[in-house]
Amino acid sequence: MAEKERLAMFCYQCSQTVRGTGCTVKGVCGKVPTVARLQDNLILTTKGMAAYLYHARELGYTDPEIDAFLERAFYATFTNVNFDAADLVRLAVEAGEMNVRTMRLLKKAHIETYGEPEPTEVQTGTIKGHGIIVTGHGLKALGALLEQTEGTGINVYTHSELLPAHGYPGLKRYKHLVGNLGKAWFDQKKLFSKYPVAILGTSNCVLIPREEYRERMFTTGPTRLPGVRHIDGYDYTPVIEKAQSLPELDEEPGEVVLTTGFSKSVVLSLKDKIKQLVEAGKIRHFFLVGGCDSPHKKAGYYREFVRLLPQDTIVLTLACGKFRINDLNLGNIEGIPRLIDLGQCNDSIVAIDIAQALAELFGVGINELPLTLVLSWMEQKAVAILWSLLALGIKGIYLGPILPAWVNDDILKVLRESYDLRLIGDPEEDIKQILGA
Ligand code: FSO
Repeated sequence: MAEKERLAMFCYQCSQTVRGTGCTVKGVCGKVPTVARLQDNLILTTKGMAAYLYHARELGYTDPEIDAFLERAFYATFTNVNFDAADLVRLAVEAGEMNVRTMRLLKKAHIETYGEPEPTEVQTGTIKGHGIIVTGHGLKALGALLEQTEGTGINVYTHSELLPAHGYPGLKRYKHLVGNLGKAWFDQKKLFSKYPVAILGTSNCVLIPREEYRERMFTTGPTRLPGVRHIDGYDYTPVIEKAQSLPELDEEPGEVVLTTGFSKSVVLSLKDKIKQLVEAGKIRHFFLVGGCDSPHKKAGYYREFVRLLPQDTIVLTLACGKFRINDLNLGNIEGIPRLIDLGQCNDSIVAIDIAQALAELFGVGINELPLTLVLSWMEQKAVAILWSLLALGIKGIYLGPILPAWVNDDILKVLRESYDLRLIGDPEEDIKQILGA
């Protein structure tokens, strides 16, 4: 069925059925109908889950229940099968629950393959020698590349969501995994132009390359780019040969040293100390600040927000949104770091487990904890994580810098009334509101 007919049939906004030239992609009333938006939401959520599942499967971890749900959820986005807005919301919540299960599966895959992360300092400059920059989320591809480059004199650098790889014992043991270059995914054109090394893209968030580095870029796994050589499987010989044919990088110390690798076990090993500091009034509040970053100009909010937080607060962070804040020196509260990097976006499961463990420790519900989530949004996997948080009953989440594209006034009303979802505003005002100061 043509898109405009589908929208006309689903148009609950104007209660009219308009066909033909009267109905545009936006609907006759200028709005995309709620049911179509809820279907879009489900498509986006299943896309996010599929990405996490892919990386779990490539490490040998699968779950038939998740596969069965994906099939059902994806079918529900089809035309002429589910016209029920309430059921599509119910399915979104179920998708959130299934995404918790998916992130847990991927975490298990990562830990059982590479060990549980440990706090690790990561350099942000270059050292003399040939180099390869690896971008994306794919730990398996990075692990294989590290194994194949050992002893070749090539230095391997991570970019963006591969920064947390430095915390995994099975990866950090490679001495030629020497640092992280750049920040979130959207700096890659500038970054890859700047460093004349080979580049390997392992997952989503690769951009169409500039001509100047196209021939030294490679993709692997699900990633493909026009005019860029794709490596099937995990034999990265062409990447290694390319790196060796390119000039050596010079020694150039980075401006900051980043720390990543705070696992659930590491954070929970500090729980008695954390409890004592909370009870003594030395830790007033915890924040989770992170998510999928975008080049939106309002995204500067997140750095300002963290910069303005009082000294008696702790910030947990994850995903590429962390690059807004992870160079800030927030110090510590009696040995507990004030900035704790939990890992990739899929490591939201670590944040969830920590929040649940803290709630148990304090004998309260998760919403009674002195914890506020301040998330940055981009229309990709973030949606799967948002529904996971909502499915767990977490309320009062701050979201920005823009609303999800599938939200309209009706959906926003439901999200506000049921989950107290809030939009970011002015950082100072938001902090006052959260801390009641
Ligand atoms: Fe960021 Fe990209 Fe990982 Fe997202 S690098 S934006 S959809 O992949 O989730 O944090």
